[in-house]
Amino acid sequence: MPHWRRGAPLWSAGMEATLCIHTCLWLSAAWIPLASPAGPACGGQRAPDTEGRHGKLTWAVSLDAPEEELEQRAEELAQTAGLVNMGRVGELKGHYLFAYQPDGHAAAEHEAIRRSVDTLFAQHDSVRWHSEQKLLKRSKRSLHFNDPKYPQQWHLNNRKSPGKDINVTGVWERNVTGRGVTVVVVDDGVEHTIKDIQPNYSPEGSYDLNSNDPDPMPHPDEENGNHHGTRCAGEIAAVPNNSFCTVGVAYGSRIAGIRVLDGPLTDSMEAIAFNKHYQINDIYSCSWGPDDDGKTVDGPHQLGKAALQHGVIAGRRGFGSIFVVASGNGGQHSDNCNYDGYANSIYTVTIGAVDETGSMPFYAEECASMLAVTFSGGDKMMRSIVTTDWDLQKGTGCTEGHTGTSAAAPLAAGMIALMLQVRPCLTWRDVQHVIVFTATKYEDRHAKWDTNQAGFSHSHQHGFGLLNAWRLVNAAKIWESVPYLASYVSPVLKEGRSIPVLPQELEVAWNVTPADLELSGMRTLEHVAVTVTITHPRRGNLEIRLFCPSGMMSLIGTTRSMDSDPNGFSDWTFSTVRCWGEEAQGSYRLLIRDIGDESLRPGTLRQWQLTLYGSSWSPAEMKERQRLLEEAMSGQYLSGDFSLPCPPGLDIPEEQRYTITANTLKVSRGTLHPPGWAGRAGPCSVLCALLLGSEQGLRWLRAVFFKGFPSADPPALGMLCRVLDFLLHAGGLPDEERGGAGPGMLQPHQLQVVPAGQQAPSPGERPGDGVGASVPGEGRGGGRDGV
Ligand SMILES: *[C@@H]1O[C@H](CO)[C@@H](O)[C@H](O)[C@H]1NC(C)=O
Ligand SMILES: *[C@@H]1O[C@H](CO)[C@@H](O)[C@H](O)[C@H]1NC(C)=O
Ligand SMILES: *[C@@H]1O[C@H](CO)[C@@H](O)[C@H](O)[C@H]1NC(C)=O
Ligand SMILES: [Ca+2]
Ligand SMILES: [Ca+2]
Ligand SMILES: [Ca+2]
Ligand SMILES: [Ca+2]
Repeated sequence: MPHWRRGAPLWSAGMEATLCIHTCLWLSAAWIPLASPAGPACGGQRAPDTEGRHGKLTWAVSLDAPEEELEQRAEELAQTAGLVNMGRVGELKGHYLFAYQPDGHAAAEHEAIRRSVDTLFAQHDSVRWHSEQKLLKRSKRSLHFNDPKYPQQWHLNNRKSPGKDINVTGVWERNVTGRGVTVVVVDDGVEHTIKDIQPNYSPEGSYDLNSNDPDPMPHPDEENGNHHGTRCAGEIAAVPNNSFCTVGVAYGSRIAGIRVLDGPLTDSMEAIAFNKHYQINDIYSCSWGPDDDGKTVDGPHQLGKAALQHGVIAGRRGFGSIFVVASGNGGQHSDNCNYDGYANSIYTVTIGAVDETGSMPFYAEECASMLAVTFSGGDKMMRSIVTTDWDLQKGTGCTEGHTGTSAAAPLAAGMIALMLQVRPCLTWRDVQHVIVFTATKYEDRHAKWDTNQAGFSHSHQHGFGLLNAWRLVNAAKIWESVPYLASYVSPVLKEGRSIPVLPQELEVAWNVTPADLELSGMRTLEHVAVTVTITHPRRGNLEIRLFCPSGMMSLIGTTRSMDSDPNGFSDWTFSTVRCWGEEAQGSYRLLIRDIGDESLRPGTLRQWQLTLYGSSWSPAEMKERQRLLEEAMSGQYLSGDFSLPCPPGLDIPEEQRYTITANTLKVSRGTLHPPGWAGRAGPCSVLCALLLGSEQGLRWLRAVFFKGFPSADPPALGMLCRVLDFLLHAGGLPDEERGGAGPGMLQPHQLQVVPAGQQAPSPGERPGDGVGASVPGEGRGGGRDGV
C-alpha cells in the first residue's frame, strides 16, 4: 500500500511503538508465563534481554511481502541495515523487531546509525513503516481519587461483588483515559458549568437544537426533568480528583452536549443531531428512543436514517461516527428492542442493561440486535449509578440514583472512548467487531445463551455479554481494520400467504448461493436484516423467527400483549447480530406464527426481503483474529505502548449540501445515468477514497461496478466516486426512483455505472442479482408467488 509510505511522516511522530521488553521491568506476576520462550509476547525465538534499557537502538518494522517470504525478507533487511533481527513482534504478522548490537563502538555513533537506518528503511520497497523504539518511563501506579462519591461508584470498581464492574481501573493505570476523544450526549441538555463537567466540556462539539443556539445548557422545567443529559455526561467524563462527586469512565475525554429532547422532536432535528459537528464529536451517546409502551413500532424516519448512514461514512474523518443507543426501558410492558429502529439499525451500537448482580432488570428489553450489556440500576434492593447531576432546581450536582438503560449506554460510550484513544482509526464496524469479540458471557439464570457457528455466544437478553473495558482496550490496541463492508440484498419476495394460528406456522425461505455472493466477495456475516410487510388484525399476536443457514435462531419479532395495532408491519426492518461471523451462504428461513385464536381473521405475509451485511473474512481469518485478541488480553501491547500505525483519515467538510430530485438521477434497468453530477465539485466520496486507497478496494470497485469493463481506468473510477458521493451524501434516492418497492437506502451495490459511450451489459450477463443492478423488485425472478 504505497499511500501508507507516503503518509508515514504524518503519523510517525505519534508512533512511539515500544515493546514489552522494557515493560518487563515493572510488570506484575501476570507477565511471567508470557516471558517463557514459548510465550507469544517477547519476541519468540530469542530471549528478551535489555535492549533499549541502556540506550540501545531498536526498530519496529512492518514489512510488505507475501506471507511465505516475510521471514526471509526480514532476515535480509536486518542484514542490509547492519542490525540483528530479533524476530516477529508477538503474533503481529509482518512486524519485526530489529536491534543494533554494537561490537564495542562508542555510543556517540548512535546518531549516525539512527540516520542511516532511518534513511534505508524509508527508501526500502519492502518496508511499509518503521519506528524507532523509545524508552518509556514506568513506575508503579495505583489510583487514589479524592472524589467523595468515587468509592460508591461500584460500576467502576466493585468492592462488594468483585468482578461485577466494567474493569476499567487497569486501563486508567496504563494512562488510557479517553484523551483526544470527544463524546457527545444527545439529550435534554448538559449543564456544562458544573464542577465535574466544566474542565472537560467541549463547546466546539455542542449545540442546542431546541433553542437553536450553540449552548446546550438545560432549561429547568416544572417536573424537574431536564437533568438527564447532565447525568449521562458525568458518567462519561466527570473530572477526577477534584474533591467533588464522581469520576467518569473516560475522564480524559472531552464531553459535548446536543440539546434536542426538550421540545418537539422532528425527523430533521434528529438528522441534524446525528451529524452535528461530526468531525469533532467521535461518539454520539443516545439514551432515548421511541415510546417503551410495548405497543409502538418506530425508529428513525427517512432523514434520521440518512443521517446515521451519512455519519458512519463521513464522520470522524471517514472512519465513521460511533452511535451508541440504549436498548430501551419497556421491559415491564414486554417491549422488545427489535421494534425500535434505532436499536435495529446496523449503524448503532445497541446496549442493554444489567443490575449489580448481572441479572436483567425488570425494565430491560431484549432483542436479537442487542450487541452487549453493561451496568445500571435494578430493583429497589440494587444500587444505581452514582454520577454527576445538574444543580438547578433541586439538584445538588451529584446523584446516586441514575438508572435505566439510559445509564448503561453512556458507560458503553465511555468505554469506546478509551478504545479510540489507543486506536483512533477504528472504523464504526471495527468498534462493533471488537465488542462482539470481547464481550463476555456469564451466568444469569434468566438468560439463554446460544453459541453460533463462529463460536460467539449471544443471548437475546445480554447480547454478546458484558462489556469489559480491559478487554475492549487491549483488543482495540492491536485491531487491524476489517475488510470493507459487503452486502447482499435479495429480491423482494412476494408471498401473499396467510399465517396460521398456533401450533401451525408459516415458513418461507430464501437461498443465498455462492454466485449471489461472488461479486461483493462476502464470506461471513455481520448483521442480518429482514424487511417484512405483514397484515394482521392484532400485531402483538405475532411471533417471528429468523434462522440463518447454520441453524442459529433469532427471535426478531416477539409477541406483545399490549400491541393491538390492526395494521401489522409495513416494510419494517428487523435485524439480528446473532449470526455474526457465520458463513453467509445458504438457506435463510423465516417462521411466523400467530399466538391468537381463530376469532380474528388470519394475518398475511405480503412480502419480505433479506439483506446480509458482512465481509470477505473467511471463517479461518475470523478464528485467527479471535486467537490474536485473546493473546493480547495479558496487557502486553497496552503496557508496552506498542502502536500500529493509523492512516490519517480524510478532510471532510462539515456542511455538504446536496439537493436531490427525481431529475438529478435516473436509475433504470440497473443503469445509472447521472445527468447532474458533472458540474459538482464535491469531494471524492469518502467511501470511494477509502476503497481507491487499497488494492482490495480497487478490485472490489472493478468487480462490482465495472463487471465487463475490467480495465476501468481512474477517470471512470473518479466519476464513480462522484456519483457515490452524491448518493451517499443524499442518503439514497427518492422513493419513486427505487421503483416504490423495498425499504431502506439505495446501496452502492444496487447500482451499476456505465462508462460513457458503452452499453450496459444486459441483466442476463450478470452472475448475481444481489449485486450489480438489482433495483429492489427487479432481481432474480422479479419476486415470487407462494413457495
Ligand atoms: C489525587 O489527589 C491527591 C491529593 O489530593 C493525590 O495524592 C493523588 O495522587 C491524586 N490521584 C491521582 C490519581 O492523580
Ligand atoms: C480486569 O483487568 C485486569 C487488569 O487491570 C486484568 O488483569 C484482568 O484479567 C481483567 N479481568 C477480566 C475478567 O477481564
Ligand atoms: C499520560 O499521557 C499524557 C499525554 O500523553 C502524558 O502527558 C503523561 O505524562 C502520561 N502520564 C503517565 C503517568 O505516563
Ligand atoms: Ca441554549
Ligand atoms: Ca469529580
Ligand atoms: Ca422499546
Ligand atoms: Ca444496532
